[in-house]
Amino acid sequence: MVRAATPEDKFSFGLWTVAWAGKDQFGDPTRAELDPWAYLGPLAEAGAWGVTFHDDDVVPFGTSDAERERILERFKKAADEAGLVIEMVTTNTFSHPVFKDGGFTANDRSVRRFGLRKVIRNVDLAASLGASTFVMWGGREGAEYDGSKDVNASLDRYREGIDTVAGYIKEKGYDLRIALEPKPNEPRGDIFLPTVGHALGFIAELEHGDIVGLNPETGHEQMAGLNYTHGLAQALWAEKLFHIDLNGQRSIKYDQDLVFGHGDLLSAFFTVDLVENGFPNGGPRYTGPRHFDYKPSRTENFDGVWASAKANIDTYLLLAEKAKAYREDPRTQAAFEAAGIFEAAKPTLAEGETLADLLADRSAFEDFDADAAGARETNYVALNQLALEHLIG
Ligand code: ASC
Ligand code: MN
Ligand code: MN
Ligand code: MN
Repeated sequence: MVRAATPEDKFSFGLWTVAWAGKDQFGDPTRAELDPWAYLGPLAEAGAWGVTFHDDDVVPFGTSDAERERILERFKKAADEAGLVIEMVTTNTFSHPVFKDGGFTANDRSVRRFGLRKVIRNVDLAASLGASTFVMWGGREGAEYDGSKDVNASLDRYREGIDTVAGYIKEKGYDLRIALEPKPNEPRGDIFLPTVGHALGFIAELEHGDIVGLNPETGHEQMAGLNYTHGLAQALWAEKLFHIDLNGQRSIKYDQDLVFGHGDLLSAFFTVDLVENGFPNGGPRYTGPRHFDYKPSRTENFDGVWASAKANIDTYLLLAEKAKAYREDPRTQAAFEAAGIFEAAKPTLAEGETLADLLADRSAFEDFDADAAGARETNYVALNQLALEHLIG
């Protein structure tokens, strides 16, 4: 039995997740498309505390201003009635053909100006709804052909776009931070800012980088063969983990957006362990929403949609329970000790020790027995088996 989710768990869902009707590159929708507000009650019932959306998920592209107002009012009222917090808002700069070459990095300048207007308009909306994070997934920022982009100029334009939005947020005094979402490919052959690391490097080049961080998605890092938990860890270390998109992915292939834990389960365990329990030696913690960005498989009808939404939450809660037991197990603390986890937190140079001191320390080099150190036991496998025992035991 899994305990019921509470608001303190901060589980949240993109509206586009449960609302995905199953239309893919090869097939028509397999489910009906409901009104946006029709999903809110069942989401809350599944255990959600929050909901997020792209502008176009709620207000169809090209809707008149007056109609837009009406729709948004209705959506906000429905969210309030369901008790759902709108914690994040994001902009769709990928569906309409105008964005086929990107929103902020399209070679066509008029498209970039249009994209910036669409995003700024949505920043105002996010602020008015009380959202604290503004996610930017630049899914169409990229290329199929290396020769089609001057990447230096494209990155200048990307920076110009993000800095303009961030500057606007500051000027307006909005309590809002931007979270960039990396993805290596799909829908473009190659997407700019393909990984957490690329995005961190990009943020360091921004004028308003202080309010720009990351929204890493499990499957997006795993599509690149990367370790999602390590990506979260480095973003945390840089104090740039503003938001997370949890889901499941099975190896390097198309973006599967499976239920959280339905991909690499051991990796999901360590993701939850990091989010819930932090680093073993302490350090920056993630306190934001546990946000799911998955897709109910196309094989499912609505029973399956709601079962899959709840599966994300239940899997997370089960893993959280197991991760807690893992950390509290005295054997784990002993295994951490045996694996040198605590020693890792000790600075390599002692306090006050200079490089000259190190160079003069014969025990560090001349008299150091590298062969003996090379033969040391790390006990890492035993530690991992302990985690596995807690996970499946
Ligand atoms: C987002 C986000 C994604 C994409 C994708 C759209 O805002 O986080 O991963 O859009 O879900 O289908
Ligand atoms: Mn995805
Ligand atoms: Mn996502
Ligand atoms: Mn996605």
